[in-house]
Amino acid sequence: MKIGITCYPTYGGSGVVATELGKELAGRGHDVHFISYALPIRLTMNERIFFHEVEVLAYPLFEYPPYDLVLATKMAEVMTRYDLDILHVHYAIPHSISAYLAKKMLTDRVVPFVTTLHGTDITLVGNDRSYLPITRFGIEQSDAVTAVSEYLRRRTIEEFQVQRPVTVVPNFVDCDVYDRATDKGLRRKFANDDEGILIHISNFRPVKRVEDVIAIFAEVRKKQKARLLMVGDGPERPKAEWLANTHGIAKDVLFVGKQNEMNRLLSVSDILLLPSELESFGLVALEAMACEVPVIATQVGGVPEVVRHGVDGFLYGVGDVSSMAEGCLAILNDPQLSSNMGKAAREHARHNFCASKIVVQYEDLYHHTIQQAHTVK
Ligand code: GMT
Repeated sequence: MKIGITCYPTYGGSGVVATELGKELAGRGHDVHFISYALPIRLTMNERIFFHEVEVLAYPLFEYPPYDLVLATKMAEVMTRYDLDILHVHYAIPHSISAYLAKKMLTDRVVPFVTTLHGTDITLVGNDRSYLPITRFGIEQSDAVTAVSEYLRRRTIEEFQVQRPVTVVPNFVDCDVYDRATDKGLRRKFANDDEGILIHISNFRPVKRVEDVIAIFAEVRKKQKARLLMVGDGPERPKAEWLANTHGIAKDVLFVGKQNEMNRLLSVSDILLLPSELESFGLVALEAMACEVPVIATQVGGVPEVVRHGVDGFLYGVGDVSSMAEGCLAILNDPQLSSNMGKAAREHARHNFCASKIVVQYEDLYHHTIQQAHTVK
């Protein structure tokens, strides 16, 4: 197939999933055309992967340059020039609307589009009343819609009252890349041998509750020698740095910024902290699990569909910092529990969320959607 993919190219789960999906599809013999305003961060090019940049003209009249319209134009151009069979957009707003416009612009061909809902497009953006009608419209006009968890599927149907069926296709991980291969030299860069390593990876947005990450670590640090790796960047980073100072643990909290090889960092870590307010899935938890890292997270959204409480880690209520610290100490102080949880987590990831198991679900959906679109033409 010739497949177009549109996503946000920056740091964030939906862009990562879209990029990894494109790479997997190319590896399976499809031609994949990425259409976005910048090269997605994890994208590596090969002869089956193409990138089409959407350039928005700056003009004094445009206080808000119309990205969605330029994107629609580029989508229509790529659909025609490269004879695309299907377009897959990640994140409803504005991508599904641009795809709808692009489809309508074409008079000589039918190119259906699939929208994948990732979470904040529904839970934050879509619920702002001003975005709700247009998000609902984008969902209804899509030729197929997927959600990354059962939680997100249910919430979309309940809150948007959409008629269009929403299929759950969970996120996935490349289990060959994400596997535990501890680089002892790298581990020693961050911690001494008698210190545990906790890791948090995010875009440091309010929803991630980085203040809880610091508070949990501060509790742990009172009873156990440990280091905390803070990976990523975003608006709440200064607050997290300030809190590490006020808790008097700044020298044990290492802010390493945006990184590419998460598998290497996860492989030197003992626990992943994900105390978010909400996660529709929690891709980073899955990546940690594939690297045998137990997860301490909140029991919210789609997280329980990925992390099994007491098996792959522990899940607690939002803001329950002391229980999360207790959970960390239980794992750090019991090597057998830590090893059992790590191994169970990897097995769970391998059996249920490996790329090979999930990508085929997207392929089937594409085939079915293309066939249907041409039948109703
Ligand atoms: O977490 C974010 O703020 C980024 C956001 C995105 O769209 O890039 O992540 C969402 O999509 C990820 C990939 O499907 C999910 O793993 C995250 O759980 C989801 N984030 C939220 O629901 C807050």
